[in-house]
Amino acid sequence: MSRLIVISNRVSAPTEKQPAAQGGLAVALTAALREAKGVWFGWSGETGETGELKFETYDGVTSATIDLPEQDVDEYYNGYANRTLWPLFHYRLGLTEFERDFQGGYERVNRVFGAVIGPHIEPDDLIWVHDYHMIPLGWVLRQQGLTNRLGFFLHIPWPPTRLLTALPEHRRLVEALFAYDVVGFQTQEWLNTFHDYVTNEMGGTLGDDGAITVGGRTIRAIACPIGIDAQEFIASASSDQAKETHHRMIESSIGRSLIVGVDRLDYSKGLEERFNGYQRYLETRPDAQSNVYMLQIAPPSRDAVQSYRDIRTTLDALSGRINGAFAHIDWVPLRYVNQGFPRDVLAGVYRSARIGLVTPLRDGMNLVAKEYVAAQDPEDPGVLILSRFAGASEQLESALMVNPYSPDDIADAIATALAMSREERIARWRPMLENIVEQDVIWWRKRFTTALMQE
Ligand code: ADQ
Repeated sequence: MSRLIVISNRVSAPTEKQPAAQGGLAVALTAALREAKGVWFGWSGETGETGELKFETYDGVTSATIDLPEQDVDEYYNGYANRTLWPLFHYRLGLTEFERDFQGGYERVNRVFGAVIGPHIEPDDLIWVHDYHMIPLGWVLRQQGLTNRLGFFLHIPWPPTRLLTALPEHRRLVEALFAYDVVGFQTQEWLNTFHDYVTNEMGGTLGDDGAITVGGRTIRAIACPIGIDAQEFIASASSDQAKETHHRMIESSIGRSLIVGVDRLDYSKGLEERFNGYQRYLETRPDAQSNVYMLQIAPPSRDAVQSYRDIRTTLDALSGRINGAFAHIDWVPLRYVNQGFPRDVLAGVYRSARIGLVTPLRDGMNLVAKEYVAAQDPEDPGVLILSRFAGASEQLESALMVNPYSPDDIADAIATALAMSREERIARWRPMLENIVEQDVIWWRKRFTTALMQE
């Protein structure tokens, strides 16, 4: 059996300091790495001289990390990854910064990763590179003469060709993907937009079974939607901590229906538009006001980047305005919380909520939508309101779909969800749960690695 090598910007394998794997991706890849005696490579998250890789083996899984100098963190991570590629790939041209230094730092750091990781790769290793931080890494490894099977998975959307061509070095970036054997996308939609680029900009041709040929080189591109650790999440929804959370939520709600949102504080998640939609609901249905309240959990992220500080300021003001305008002495319409919670607590919160409000403006997949569905009580499930622009909408077809840009659409969906009969809620929820259980994170990992092993 080949070893599996995972490479991503950050490593989330369990360590002595952080013994529990955090999140579905970490759980799925950790299990695979343990089985395949593999290694997970990436940045330590620390700033300092690059130096040697630091290896740590914990519970049968090895992680190997390097530090990065401040300039690299600024140009590669805060720069090209989070100020150029992230906004551009989420259709936000207005927020995208085009700096040659960022691109230089990005390529430099990818070369550094290649140079430190290359010597640790053995001839039979299967190599799986993750996400937009690392697109050129496959090319860097091939330059070193590496002939292993090499796969790449993109966790975020693939942008439309007309947007991508705004990036001065778009062609170079896409060409680098042709160093891989298999390239995976979250949805058919992102795969289609990739096909569009390759055929229109590169004169590529599409063949059977995902084959794409450009200039004599053939790779496979597939849609491979990521899932959650469904069984584990269903179990956490009945854990003691989830039950305790559920009781706390019920007690503090005095008979009102809870609407919940859980997102990293990121402009792509549509939080401002969501708050506006909720406000529209409160304005237009004054009688219904005291029947609901909303809890938005949004831990801050990437606060070295100005656009993230801006969205945070906007949301602070907007949440204050909504509460100022609508609160009574015994009711606040919006609880806005800027911190992370343990998974069992989140599961309890999801289960207490009559509505899961998941309205990103663009999202590669969105795992919160799947977690919300998995945490529901089968006898009395809540309603998922889902943005049609989340990758998850391809699989969770029976959610209440909304256009997240429209406050009226969101307000109407809230009203529809609150009035929905138990029969209809169950009928919508069941097929979503079946999909989530069947296409879970282990299914995703196997589907990708199987494609990667096929010559
Ligand atoms: P993210 O943009 O981070 O991921 P998402 O898929 O929603 O988005 O995953 C967020 C995860 O963080 C979820 O598991 C959620 O439970 C957790 N989380 C969020 N807020 C939390 C809080 N306050 N406390 C604890 N946990 C919290 C990127 C892409 C997505 C894609 C994933 C996986 O942007 O589109 O689905 O990768 O491929």
